[in-house]
Amino acid sequence: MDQLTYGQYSLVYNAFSFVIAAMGAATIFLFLSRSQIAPNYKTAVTISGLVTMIACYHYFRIFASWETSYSVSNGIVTASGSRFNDAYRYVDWLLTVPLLVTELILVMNLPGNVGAKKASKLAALAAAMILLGYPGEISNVASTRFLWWGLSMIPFLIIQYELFVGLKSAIALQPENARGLVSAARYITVVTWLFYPIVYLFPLLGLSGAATNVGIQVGYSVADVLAKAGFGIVVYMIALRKTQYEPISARTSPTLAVG
Ligand code: RET
Repeated sequence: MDQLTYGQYSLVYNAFSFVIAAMGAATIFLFLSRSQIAPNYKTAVTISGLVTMIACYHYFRIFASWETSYSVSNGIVTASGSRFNDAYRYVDWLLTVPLLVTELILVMNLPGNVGAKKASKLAALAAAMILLGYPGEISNVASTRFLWWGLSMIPFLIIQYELFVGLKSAIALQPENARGLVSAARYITVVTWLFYPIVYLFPLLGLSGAATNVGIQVGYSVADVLAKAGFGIVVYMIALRKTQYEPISARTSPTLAVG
């Protein structure tokens, strides 16, 4: 493992700590806010809270793994010999990325079974994208990393296309007071997701040694807060607007909402 300066070690340490706080706070907020939301959109908000909760747990483990990978004495950081575990991040994504796309589709409340179909297709593609990325993430060979990056980019681009082009027409079906936010949620997804394949390529972009790992860890941490907690709050805001738009009867009982 490469030699880190104390500053680099603490930057990553503090970034992980920040993510734990942000994910924990978002989880509590999202679960407490469910009661304000109409039954039709409650599941989307519940899933948002589950996503930040799963991430909060994984960041605890990531943080602990970081601490045990190094020992610090007198401001000098040395590798302890135990390897930093990248798998936590990938297991986290494997669980949460399919949930994130489902959350977006659910809050859009598409007609008939269109939503369920789209959500399962996008969730399967998201899982394939993450699984294809992992072999390259743990490899130190540039060509291997690049190969898996290319493979993972295939489902990534299909998802981006579906979100951007495929869901465009669904905006018109949204109540007027929520259209802007639903459109923003699509943009947030497309933009925050772009971070990941770029951060992944850091080792191939001329960053060297310790700086690469620091860049990757901080980069993924920032992207995760935006893509999970930030996005979750936007989903909650959409659900709240739609709740306000619905007739009073639909706000309290799912059976009355049918009629
Ligand atoms: C990988 C491997 C390299 C190529 C691509 C990737 C995409 C990852 C993405 C992850 C999204 C994660 C989210 C986490 C949540 O909060 C796996 C880095 C395309 C898009 C949204």
